[in-house]
Amino acid sequence: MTVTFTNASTVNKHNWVLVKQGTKDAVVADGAEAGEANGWIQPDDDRIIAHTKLLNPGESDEIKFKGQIAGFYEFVCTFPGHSATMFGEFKFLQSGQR
Ligand SMILES: [Cu+2]
Repeated sequence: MTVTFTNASTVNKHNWVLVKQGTKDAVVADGAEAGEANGWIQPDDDRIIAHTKLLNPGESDEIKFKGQIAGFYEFVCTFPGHSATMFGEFKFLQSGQR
């Protein structure tokens, strides 16, 4: 499965970070300390399942998944100040499940 994330903004940088359920706020807090040089995420953060790079306005990035465990995850933008509104729930289905 592939997720393509496009930053449709004309002014703001964004990323798309998939994390274990219940960890997004902590991932965002640690990402703020990691700074822009690290794309606003802590390197080697094991709560992060997958992420795009930090995208400039109009840029896209692709994430390929294989062998993910079915269940609920969260996604969030870790750019400072964005996580209050830029987040959601992400569900991996078992193959054949709807
Ligand atoms: Cu954002």
